[in-house]
Amino acid sequence: MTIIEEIKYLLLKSNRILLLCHITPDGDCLGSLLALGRSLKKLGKEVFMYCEDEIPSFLEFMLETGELQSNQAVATNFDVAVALDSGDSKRLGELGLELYRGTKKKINIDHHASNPGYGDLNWVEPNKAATGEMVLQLIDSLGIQLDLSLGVPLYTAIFTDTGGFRHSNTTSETLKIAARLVELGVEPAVISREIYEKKPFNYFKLLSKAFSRFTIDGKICYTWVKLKEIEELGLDYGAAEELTTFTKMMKDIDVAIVFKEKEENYIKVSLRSQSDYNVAELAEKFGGGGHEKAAGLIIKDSLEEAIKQVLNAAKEVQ
Ligand SMILES: [Mn+2]
Repeated sequence: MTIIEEIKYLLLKSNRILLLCHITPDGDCLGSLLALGRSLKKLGKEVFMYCEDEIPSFLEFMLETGELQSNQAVATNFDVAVALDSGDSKRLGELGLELYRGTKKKINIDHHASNPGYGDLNWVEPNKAATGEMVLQLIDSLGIQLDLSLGVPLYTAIFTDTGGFRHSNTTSETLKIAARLVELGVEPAVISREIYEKKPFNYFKLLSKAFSRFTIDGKICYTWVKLKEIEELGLDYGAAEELTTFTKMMKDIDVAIVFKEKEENYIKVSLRSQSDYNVAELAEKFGGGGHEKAAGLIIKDSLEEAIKQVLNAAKEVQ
């Protein structure tokens, strides 16, 4: 039996099913969560969808009210728990991990090469552009007919994880899947506008601060944002997430690095490679992980210290 079949049979014989997103949710984990959750509901399953962190506003268009579990009143006693797009079990969040560990049967569906296989059934395919591609395969194998309620989140998952079909993970398979979803009625321009073109005024003020700090160090371009700046502009933390996309647009660089102060002495570092440089290797030096071209890590120290440590380590990797 293939791993997809094993997962399929486990889901089919389960009734109460918990689906989990990762912290700082993105389009792939939320899209995968909604598509799989709505599919399982069609099969008459009792589905609980949980995401520990708040959903960033640019992804809200996918959600129906009350669809996600609230942090305050999470149900328990699930037959099976499914972690989606989470390269590490810690990415499920504190309560998320507790719920996952407390469930008898654990499924892990992900496309991060660094995923250690923390479930009972682990389906990890690093060559997939998005976890959403895998979820679509699973939905097909469950024999569920696609409709727009599944098509929109699946398209969003793939669209966002490929950076709008621009990253190196965009394969012919990815585009075939996208075409299938467009034939179903998904409108690329509408989703693109939801994701990339509904930014508040202050988002640009934050970007301009970060752009003014662009620093070139050899083949590395880096910048940073401070928690205070995000707060003063009335933005949520997710606003800083896209900074990496802009930083890697710089000509003649190998690596783009963005340091984001999430809390005091808690710095989220995003890494993007534009060359053979393997940023996952750099991330792993600090207990982080990800893909060769896109990875991340966390430093529990000051912003200044984080910049110093990561830049020093960056020069050792090649
Ligand atoms: Mn993903």
